[in-house]
Amino acid sequence: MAYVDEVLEKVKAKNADQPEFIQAVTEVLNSLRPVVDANEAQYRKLAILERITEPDRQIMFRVPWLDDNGNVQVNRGYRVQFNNSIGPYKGGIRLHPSVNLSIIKFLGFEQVFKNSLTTLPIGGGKGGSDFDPKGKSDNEIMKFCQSFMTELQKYIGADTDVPAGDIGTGAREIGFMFGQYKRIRDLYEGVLTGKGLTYGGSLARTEATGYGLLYLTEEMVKCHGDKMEGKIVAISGSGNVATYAAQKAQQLGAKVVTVSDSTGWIYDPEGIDVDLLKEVKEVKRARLTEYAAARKSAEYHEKKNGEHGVWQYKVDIALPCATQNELDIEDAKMLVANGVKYVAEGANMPTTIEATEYFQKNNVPFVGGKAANAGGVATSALEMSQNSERLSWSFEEVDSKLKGIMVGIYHAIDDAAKKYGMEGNYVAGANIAGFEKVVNAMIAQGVC
Ligand code: NDP
Ligand code: 2IT
Repeated sequence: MAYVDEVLEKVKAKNADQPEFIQAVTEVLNSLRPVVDANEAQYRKLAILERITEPDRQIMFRVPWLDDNGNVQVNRGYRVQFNNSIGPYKGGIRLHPSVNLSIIKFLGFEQVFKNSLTTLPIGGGKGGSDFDPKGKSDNEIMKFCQSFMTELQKYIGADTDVPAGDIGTGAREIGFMFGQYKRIRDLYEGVLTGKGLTYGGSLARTEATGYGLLYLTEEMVKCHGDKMEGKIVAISGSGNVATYAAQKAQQLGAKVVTVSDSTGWIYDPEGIDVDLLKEVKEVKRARLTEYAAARKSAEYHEKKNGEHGVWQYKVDIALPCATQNELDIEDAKMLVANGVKYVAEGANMPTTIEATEYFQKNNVPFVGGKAANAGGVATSALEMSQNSERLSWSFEEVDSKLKGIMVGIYHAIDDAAKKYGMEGNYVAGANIAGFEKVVNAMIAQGVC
């Protein structure tokens, strides 16, 4: 049996209760076949695939905290330190009721290859909790974050493991976590990224994932002899990634006609008003119904199962920016039938494997999250650099480095796909380019 198939079987058997992790490993290993086949004897001998699919460690812990009524609440905390061959573990913290070990492991696994693609010295990890920030007071958020960090601080540090934001974790949560780390460890260091600008944060980190997604998309569009100007864009989500993706898309002359959240979506044929979206989501932390109430051209639709939501409209570019498996085969068919020209993932694994294959079969250029959303973690690594030299760079300096990194990633994945005879398969290109650097470091460092 081929080495890839052998390891896939083992991963499925060992992690049978972890569907998202199995999905991520299946996608990556399948697309690595040409590289693994070319090096099969060596990789098999060194158990490269067994080692790269098994996290260095997985930490799970109790997070008790007192709510505003004086009741004790208990959540479960996670940190999966996946692979530190090319740098300290690096990856976000997701706070969402759906969080479980499978989701944190899939995210940590993806992060290993994504971080490698940035060209910066960062390994892969991910953390989170099943805590639901929705409807909690600032006081409750602080109590949770302090309790979470009281345990997490034992395992992290500026040269060990550097967490950051993800779904449900923004500047407010990072601030509370940083305060607790500093208090317990008595260290003022860059242990978290996405920090506020007054205490070590980097300019352009807030915008970085969304802007980076558009820098990469713009390069892809250009390399297909096309331009962003006048393109109609569907975006899902209305959080950090979606908001700044919409902003940059509009700066590049495109028109974004949709955003969504977990309860519904907006169709705004005149183009999303990003300032209004920010007011509703970042300031008021309200539902999208408030966006629709404040804007005549906007339609609000309640989410119902089986509907295509933001993917039902005639658009040129689709940018899923909410969560995993939010774009399935039926959505892909609808988008292709409506003439979609490019798809790039702002979220992590938002497109199912079937839907991804459908885009590829229909010759729709498709870039997966580990390449397309790498601008966030790349800018986190730039924040780490600034913290190490105790300096802050200007917005323009960080933004131009980010743009250079994203354009570089597009060409790296395009070249890797071509090198292995799969021109235009950016999913394989990203997995191969990310994998090669990590594996070379693993081999150089011996059995560990
Ligand atoms: P936010 O918490 O800021 O926003 C998440 C958005 O997605 C919200 O609109 C949210 O709606 C929606 N959403 C979340 N879960 C679900 C769900 N189960 N069903 C439907 N909608 C959902 O997170 P981010 O914008 O930071 O993250 C979005 C995606 O991008 C994630 O996949 C994340 O891993 C990825 N990512 C984030 C990076 C970053 O720097 N922040 C970097 C790279 C990737 P609601 O408010 O109703 O929950
Ligand atoms: O998925 C991701 O890349 C992130 N959530 C950002 C991680 C980071 O360390 O900035």
